[in-house]
Amino acid sequence: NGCNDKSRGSLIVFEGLDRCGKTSQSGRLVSYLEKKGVPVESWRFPDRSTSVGEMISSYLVNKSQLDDQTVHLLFSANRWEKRSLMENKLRSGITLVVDRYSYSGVSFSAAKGLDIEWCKSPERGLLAPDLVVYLDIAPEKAAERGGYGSERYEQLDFQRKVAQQYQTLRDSAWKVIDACLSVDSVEEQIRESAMECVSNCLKGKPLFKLWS
Ligand code: 2DT
Repeated sequence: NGCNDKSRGSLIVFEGLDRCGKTSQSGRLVSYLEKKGVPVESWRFPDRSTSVGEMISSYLVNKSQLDDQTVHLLFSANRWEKRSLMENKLRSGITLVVDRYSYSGVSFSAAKGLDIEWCKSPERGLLAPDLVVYLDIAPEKAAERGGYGSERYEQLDFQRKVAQQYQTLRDSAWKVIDACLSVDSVEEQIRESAMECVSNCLKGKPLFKLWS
């Protein structure tokens, strides 16, 4: 079809409760896309490698205390500090598969009782994902999967609140997948949505901003 200079990589985000299978399914998707010859990178938020990320990490392992607003803004800053790099990668044709993004940012903070619009504000203007794979699992089921770790937030009561908040953020980019189906069947559904998404972005689908 000739070349199209608006052709770009896709921003594919994985979201869901702790232990829903995000990390393993996003890894599987990256391998699959590589095999298909799609240029792809695996990303995650929080990105604990930056100095902002280190502050977040020490908060998550309970080594430091920060108030809810402060940590919310740090998570957001951690995405902002990566925004231009993400855009450059996408424009150069690289697809980014990202484990957690602004939906985690808003859901976890709103679950603590912060106002949802306040939570969304600092996220406005970040890149909007082309596809959000939401791995849907009941909090009780997720808890049964080998139990939670020792980080902050890994508790059933809190995960229930997070699940409720996620529901208010659903939009047309979301593909909700039942995370209790077999690993292979979940993987198959993700592949299908991802390939369609990659193809639309190759054809020049515009890059949008989040919640603007
Ligand atoms: P991981 O276990 O996936 O490393 O996440 N979180 C994450 C937030 O509260 N706000 C955010 O913006 C993001 C990206 C979810 C660590 C924990 O951090 C939470 C779980």
